[in-house]
Amino acid sequence: MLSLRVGAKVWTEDRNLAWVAAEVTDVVGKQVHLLTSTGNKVSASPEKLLPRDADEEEEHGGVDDMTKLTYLNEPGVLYNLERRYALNDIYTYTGSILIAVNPFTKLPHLYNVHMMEQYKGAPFGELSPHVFAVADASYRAMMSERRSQSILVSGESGAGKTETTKLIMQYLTYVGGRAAGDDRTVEQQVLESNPLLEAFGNARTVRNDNSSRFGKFVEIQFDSNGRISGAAIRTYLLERSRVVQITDPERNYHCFYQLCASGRKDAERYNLDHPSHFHYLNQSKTYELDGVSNAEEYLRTRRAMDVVGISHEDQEAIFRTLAAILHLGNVEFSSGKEHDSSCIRDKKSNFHMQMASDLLMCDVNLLVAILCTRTIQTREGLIIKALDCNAAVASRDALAKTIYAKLFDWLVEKINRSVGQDLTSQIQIGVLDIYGFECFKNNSFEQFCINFANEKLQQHFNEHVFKMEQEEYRKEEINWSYIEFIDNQDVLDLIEKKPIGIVALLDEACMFPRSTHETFSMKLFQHFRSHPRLEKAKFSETDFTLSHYAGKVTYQTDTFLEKNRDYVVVEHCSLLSSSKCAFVAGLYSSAPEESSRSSYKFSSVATRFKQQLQALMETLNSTEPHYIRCVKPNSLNRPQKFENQSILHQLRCGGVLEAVRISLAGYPTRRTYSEFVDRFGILTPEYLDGRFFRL
Ligand code: AOV
Ligand code: MG
Repeated sequence: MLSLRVGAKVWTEDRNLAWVAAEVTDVVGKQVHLLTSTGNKVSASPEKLLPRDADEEEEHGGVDDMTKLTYLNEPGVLYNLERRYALNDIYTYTGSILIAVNPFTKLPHLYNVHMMEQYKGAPFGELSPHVFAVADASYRAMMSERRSQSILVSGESGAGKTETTKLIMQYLTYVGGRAAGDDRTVEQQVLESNPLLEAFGNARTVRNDNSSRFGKFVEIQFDSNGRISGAAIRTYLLERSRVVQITDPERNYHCFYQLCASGRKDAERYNLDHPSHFHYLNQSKTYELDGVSNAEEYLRTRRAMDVVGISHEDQEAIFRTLAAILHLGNVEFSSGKEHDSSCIRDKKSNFHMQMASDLLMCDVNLLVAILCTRTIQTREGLIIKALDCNAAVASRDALAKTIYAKLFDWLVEKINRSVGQDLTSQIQIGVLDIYGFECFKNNSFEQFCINFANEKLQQHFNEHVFKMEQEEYRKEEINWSYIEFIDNQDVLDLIEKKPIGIVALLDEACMFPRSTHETFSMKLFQHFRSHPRLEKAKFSETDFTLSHYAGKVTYQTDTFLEKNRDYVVVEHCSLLSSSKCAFVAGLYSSAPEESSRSSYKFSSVATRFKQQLQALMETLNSTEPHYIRCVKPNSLNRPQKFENQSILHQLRCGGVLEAVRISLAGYPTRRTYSEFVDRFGILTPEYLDGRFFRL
């Protein structure tokens, strides 16, 4: 019970700081008078106050495990993180969960070889909290239990997931690597896949200069001696719309700016110059990133390609294809002679058209034809329909997007083939790095998918930390007080349930030619009129708001239908598969089946994504998970700025506070009876003669 004598140390709520430390100066009736640490005199009612650790304990830089706090309450947890953060102690445990607060500054002393050596084999919790400790714990667990592990890194956009993932991979390749020397070892290739995939799959957003626009699950395989024997990278849904459409101050994918800065090597050869000359890049006036040289990054990407084993010929083809996409984006159309038709606008557009077809090594007239017309199969046979200017632009953009997406898939496959899988490996460590929860001013289909993935991951966390724990106690009939946690099953049902969920309704809309985003939204509101997680947005007839685990997000549905339709235009396919460049033709080698009704074949992006996530969850469920929760300390991406309100929000949504309580109240380790005997039986050999234990 909180003792409210004069001089008692408490926390009191504060509008700006969320919580502020205070001392009781007087108690008058039902009001407690306080002096806050910020020097204000305030009064509050006793039930609003929380007890605070004594100041003496505050002197020594906080505790490294939240469960060591004397008073385990929200402000205590928050303040502990803040104190540690001020000393650049960015890591803190909550039982076995690691909380990592993004330092937004380089901390090289934390991540060198010396550090890795220290954490190698050290019992968990003995040294200061560290991402290496989590990686080491999973490696040890894998070796001793012969069971696959996974390390799941979560947190909102810009919180530090990708950086954390890279550190984990660095550590695992360190402990599981072979002797140094050769730079084309499996582990080197695994590491170099990171800068390569970042060049093609990361971009600047308003939240993060190096935001992952795809999800990634890297499975590192080990042999029975604990040496790395192979790896497999699975990627999830790359954001395609970015290739053709960006808004200031965001950027397109890094690789385009790198290519433009490559100077004599490539840029000149492909008639490229400053990004401001290209429509796909100049929709935003942001071309440079703070502290990053596009030219140097270009060389880095090239080096990564060398290590990963991409031939110079293929490298040349990759950058040539990127250049083709940029030129394609500069092709403009004007109205053609006939009604509702289009043609290439002017000489300049003609030049870019010629460049694009030269670089893709395909026939320029055919390329013009597939952009300005569409072939439709009718009962009477094939007819060729002219496209108006808008439709031609859409066709051009669709082509650019599919080429890019195929290029990205090619890279992933190439890395996988080059690194090689060890199909005999029984033990693996999977590291998951997805795009973090996003809530922008405008949110579209991409954010919907990204947030859906985060809901899934959050559920895995919930299930594991909470449901399993409680289930276990119930089974073993251990006395246990139920801890409330925010279950997000209802949001997931709303999104993915069949036959009626958001994804199912969207697919249905995509299959009916006459549907529009208006009819889709109408259906949505009809079906879920009183659903507590879904609302109609205030100032729009078609926007909807979802109450996600991490907060409310309003989605604009305008482009949902179009973005969910993943059709391959048969003409695009047949043109590019006939390219004289083997690389380009190879991207389109798997021709889609001829659809009988039209040259467009619908397959649902959202449904495929949903299935991929399902498969991922199944993989994760067969492993022992380790969690790292990344926290973004401020929205300015600056060091040493700790914004209480937003951090508290992240801790609350991520279930960190409940996890603290669970770890505190629960039993940290558990073994089955036979595991226990296996491990500790040796201490009492006299009992192991089979009389007591029949295993
Ligand atoms: P994210 O992966 O969580 O966002 P990143 O890992 O890209 O976030 O981190 C964003 C930026 O924070 C990095 O570019 C670094 O500048 C900085 N940073 C993060 N962790 C560290 C660290 N341990 N040490 C130093 N700097 C760090 V997103 O991909 O947007 O969800 O989709
Ligand atoms: Mg990332």
